[in-house]
Amino acid sequence: MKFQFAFAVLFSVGPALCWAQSCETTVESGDTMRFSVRSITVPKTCETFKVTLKHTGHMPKTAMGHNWVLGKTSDIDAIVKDGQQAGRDHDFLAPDDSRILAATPLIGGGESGEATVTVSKLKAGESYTFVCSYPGHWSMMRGTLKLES
Ligand SMILES: [Cu+2]
Repeated sequence: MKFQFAFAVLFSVGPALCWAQSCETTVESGDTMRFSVRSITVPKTCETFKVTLKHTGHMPKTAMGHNWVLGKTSDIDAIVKDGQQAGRDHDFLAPDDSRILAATPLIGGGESGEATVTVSKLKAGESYTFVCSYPGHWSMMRGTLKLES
């Protein structure tokens, strides 16, 4: 009886621990200007944190392109503004913009892309924001990210 109880505890706690330690997440987007996730907390035990952006829609990236771009909340508007100037040839992100902490490629319907966040670059207590930098999308496609405190 005691043995069975121990097993039950192990199986109920095990998956919860795995989830807490997960160093990756998936964000979905479709043919509307919307991310499926509005906030992300990165475990401080991770060295890197992988974000997979999935475009579950059908529209091409020239009409409804999406990316996932991370910066400090205080930098994100400037990142987006410079990205518009860089234009479509650069996926709406200025090349070599050191304020960009991670970014996926711009993708269209049926595609997916990955971004890797270097966790040592994140500070506890700092506010980070992720957006889609495609023209007109960033006001709606926006969420927050923080390092686990
Ligand atoms: Cu978008």
